[in-house]
Amino acid sequence: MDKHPSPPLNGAESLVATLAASGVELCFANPGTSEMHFVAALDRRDGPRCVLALFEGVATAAADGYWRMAGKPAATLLHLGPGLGNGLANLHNARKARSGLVNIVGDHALDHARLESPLKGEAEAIARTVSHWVRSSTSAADVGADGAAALQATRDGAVGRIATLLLPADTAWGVGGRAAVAPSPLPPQAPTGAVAEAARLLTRLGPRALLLLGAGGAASVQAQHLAAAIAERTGCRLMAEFYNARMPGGRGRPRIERLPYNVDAAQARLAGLEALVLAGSVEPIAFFAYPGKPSQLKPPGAALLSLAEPRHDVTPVLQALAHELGATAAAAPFVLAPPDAAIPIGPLTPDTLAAVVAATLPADAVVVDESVSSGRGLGGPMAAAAPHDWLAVMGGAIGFGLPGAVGASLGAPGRPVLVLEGDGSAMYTVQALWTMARESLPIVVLILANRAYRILQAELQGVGARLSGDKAAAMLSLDGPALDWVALARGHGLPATRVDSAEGLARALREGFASNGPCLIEALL
Ligand SMILES: Cc1ncc(C[n+]2csc(CCOP(=O)(O)OP(=O)(O)O)c2C)c(N)n1
Repeated sequence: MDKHPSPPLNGAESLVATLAASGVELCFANPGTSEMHFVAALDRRDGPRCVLALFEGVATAAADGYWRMAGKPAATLLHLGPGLGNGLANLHNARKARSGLVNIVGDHALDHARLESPLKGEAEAIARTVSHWVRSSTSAADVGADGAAALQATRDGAVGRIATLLLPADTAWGVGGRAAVAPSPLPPQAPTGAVAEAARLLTRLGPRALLLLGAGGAASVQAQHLAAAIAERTGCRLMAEFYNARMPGGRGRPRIERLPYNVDAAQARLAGLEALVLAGSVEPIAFFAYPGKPSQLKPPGAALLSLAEPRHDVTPVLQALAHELGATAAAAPFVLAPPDAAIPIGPLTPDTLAAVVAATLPADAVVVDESVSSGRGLGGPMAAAAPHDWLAVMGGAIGFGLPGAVGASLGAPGRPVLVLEGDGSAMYTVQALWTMARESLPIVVLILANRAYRILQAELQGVGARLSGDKAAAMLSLDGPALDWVALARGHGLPATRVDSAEGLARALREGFASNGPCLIEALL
C-alpha cells in the first residue's frame, strides 16, 4: 500500500515498490549522492527494511549470510564503482557460497557519465567480475522491470546467483516509473538419471567409493540422514565438502566428517578410492597449489559420478538412491549424549576452547565460523553440542564472519548466533559490530585473539618458504601494538569482556547468550 499514492512514481520509487512486491524484505545499504532518490523513496513507498552498513563489504557479506538462513535474496545498495569495489571480496564469497542477492549500484546520470568527473569509473566492468547478471537501466520507465529481472536472475534451481543492477541517477529521479513483480522461482529439479549407476557403484565398491555431500546434500538434515543410511547399507565412505554454506550438526544428527583442508590429510582420507559420487558437491580441489603436491585431491584414476549438481534438489535424489538400495534409517553415526557437563579449567587451547563452545552453545544456534587456525579442534566436540547450523566462509576471502553473522541473524530471527572469529579476519569488516549494536541483534562475537596471522605461519612452510628473519616475521604478527578488542567493541556500541581461561570463557559465553543482545568476548589464546 502506498503511503502517499500520488504523484506518479520516479524510477527509484518504482524499484523500491518492485523489491517489496517481489518479496525482498531487507536491503543492506551504504548510500551516496547517486543513491539519494532510492533513500528518499524508502519513506514514500512501502519497501524493504534498510539496514545501514558502514562499509560495503559488510553489506555484501550480510546479504550472503541472510540468503543462507532465509533462503531468499536481500538487496544491497552500493555507491558507484568504488562502493561496489569495496564489496567485492564478500561478493566473491557469496558467489562461492551460491548465495543469491541483488546489488543496486547507483551510477552517474547518463549525460554526466560522458564527462571525466571524480567518481566516474567502470562500475559495469567491476560488476561483471562477480555477477552472474548485470544490467544498467536506461530509462525510469524500465527500472521496475529491470529490478524484477534482476531478482529473477538471483536463483538457479536450488542455488543463488549474484545480480547487479546499475541505476544511473537520472533513471532514479526521472518520472514514469512502473513497479513490476518478479515471477515466482521455479522449483529446483531432482534428476534421478544417475541413481541406478550410483547404486551399482556404491554396492560394488563399498569403502572404495565415497558419497560426497555438498550444497543441498550437506545443508538438509533429511539429506544427511538419507546419506548416512546409504553409507551404512553399502559400506561406502561418507563425507561433506570442507566448506559448506550451511551445515546442520550437533546431537541427534548424523555425524558427517568434512574433507580436511590440508592437502596431505585430504589425500590420506581419500586414499584407495575408485569412485566419488557427487551429491550436490563438486570435485574436491586443493585450496592452493603447493610444490610437489596435486591440485586434484582424488586418487588419480578415481571415477567421478555426478548424482546431483549443487543447483539440484539433492534430497529427493538421495531418497531415490536409498530406495533403490533398500537403505532405511541409519543407526550408526549419531551422538546422543550432551557434552561432558564439566567445563575444563585452565588455559585456553584449541581443545579446551572447543569443549567450552560445545558445552555452552544454546539449542538451535547459528554458528558462523571464521575461526581459521584456532577452530581446528571443534569438529569432534561439536557433534555432541546442541543442534545447530554451521556457516563457513566460502571462497576463502576473510572478512565474512562478522557481517555474515549480521545477515544470518536477520535471516533467522530469534535464533542465537555465535561468531567464531580470528582476530586478523575480524579487522577486515570490523564495522559490522556497529550494525549489530544498532539492530540489537542476539550475536555473541568470540574473538580468537592469538595476535597473529597464525595460519600463514604454517602456509609459509607449506609452500616451501622459510621464515627468513624479522621482516618476514613482522608480516605474520599482529603484536605491537596489540589490538584492544574490548575497546574496539565498546567504541562500536557493544558490551565486551576479555577472558584468558576456559572457565572464564564458559562464564562469558553463558552470560552473552543470556543477554539476548550483541556482545563481544576477546579470548586471549
Ligand atoms: C581477503 C583476504 N585477504 C587476505 C587473505 C590471506 N589470509 C588468509 S588467512 C589470513 C590470516 C587470518 O588471521 P586470523 O583471522 O587471525 O586467523 P589465524 O590465522 O590467526 O588463525 C590471511 C591474511 C585472505 N584469505 N583473504
